[in-house]
Amino acid sequence: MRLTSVTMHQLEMPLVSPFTTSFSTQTVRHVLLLEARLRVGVDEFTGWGECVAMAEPLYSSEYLSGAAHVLETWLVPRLIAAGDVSAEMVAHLLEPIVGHRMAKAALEMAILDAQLRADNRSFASYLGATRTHVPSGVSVGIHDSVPALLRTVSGYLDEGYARIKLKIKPGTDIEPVRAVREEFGGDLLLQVDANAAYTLADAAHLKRLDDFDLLLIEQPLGEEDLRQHARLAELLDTPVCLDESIVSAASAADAIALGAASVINIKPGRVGGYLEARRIHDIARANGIAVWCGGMLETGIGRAANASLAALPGFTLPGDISGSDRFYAEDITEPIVMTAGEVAVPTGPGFGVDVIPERLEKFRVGDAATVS
Ligand code: OSB
Ligand code: MG
Repeated sequence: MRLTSVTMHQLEMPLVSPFTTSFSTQTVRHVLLLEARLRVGVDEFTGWGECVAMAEPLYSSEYLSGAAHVLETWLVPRLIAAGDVSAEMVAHLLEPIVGHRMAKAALEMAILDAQLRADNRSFASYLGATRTHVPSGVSVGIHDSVPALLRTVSGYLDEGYARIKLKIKPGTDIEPVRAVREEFGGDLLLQVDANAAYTLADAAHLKRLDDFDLLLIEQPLGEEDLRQHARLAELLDTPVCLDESIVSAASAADAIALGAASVINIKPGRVGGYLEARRIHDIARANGIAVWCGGMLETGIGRAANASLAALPGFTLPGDISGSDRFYAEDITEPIVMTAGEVAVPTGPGFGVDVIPERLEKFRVGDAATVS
């Protein structure tokens, strides 16, 4: 198999409501999609990848225009020049380029989709997924008031979401969590995500969250604070889950060995791709560490692929795999649908969803760029 070209598409997709985290408020998602063409014998197959880098480097050091630049200048040319290529070879071929995991993940993803389509095989079957449906959780942004937050959560629960994740930040943490727990009762699966907004000096404050029987607290401290997370985990009863800190299978192994995480949020884009994501799943499972699949406001492409990954047996907690309509009035593929708290694992070839050309044009910004 040879990679013959990659076309980069930049989109702006409006969100149905603003999404506020401890680091920003988003009203639109800036999306970079990769359309890879793979030659297999005399045939050519197309696959799609999605880059999860955000417009600004606030969640991660990577950001979207940087990812587009490194793909165009360094990553895609290297794979085209490599000759024989498969999805399983991508990480190794790109290893000399340091970092840029979100950019690498998008490229591996597009090649994987094309390769699976050439094999007429679904991603779930390729992974060895063991479920046909995965539980669907929803990530709820920081709200200006507790009543507004309660209305939003109530709406998601009426829709059927299986688990609620509340974004928190210093000053907007204990009271909203208490209010949601009191309003919706002890059976609600509830967790929080701080996106690295605290320091270890906040340990006594974070300890107050122990009253609310949370599934976990996600990434309370900084990306590089593995040792400090381990210390915090000793002080809290609430399980500590890492997101930003887990950038590879090696960092997952270190976090587990240090006791920095008893749960891991696996985001394929953040760790360099779906194949590295599966390795993290395997390491965690062998160590008795629960994992769940995180989200980055993916379009139907990434959302479909995440649903397949989350169907592996070690994904024992509901993921941030909501329906497309949680973020988008119109997706660029057929929508991913949440029904009765679950999302169906796609069964079609590749990631099992197709880009709708009119939607691509509707949300496109700038010109498509092809590297060949
Ligand atoms: O920390 O999980 C996070 C979105 C953007 C950046 C970081 C995060 C998130 C979410 C949204 O929580 C999850 C989703 O896509 O549903
Ligand atoms: Mg997170």
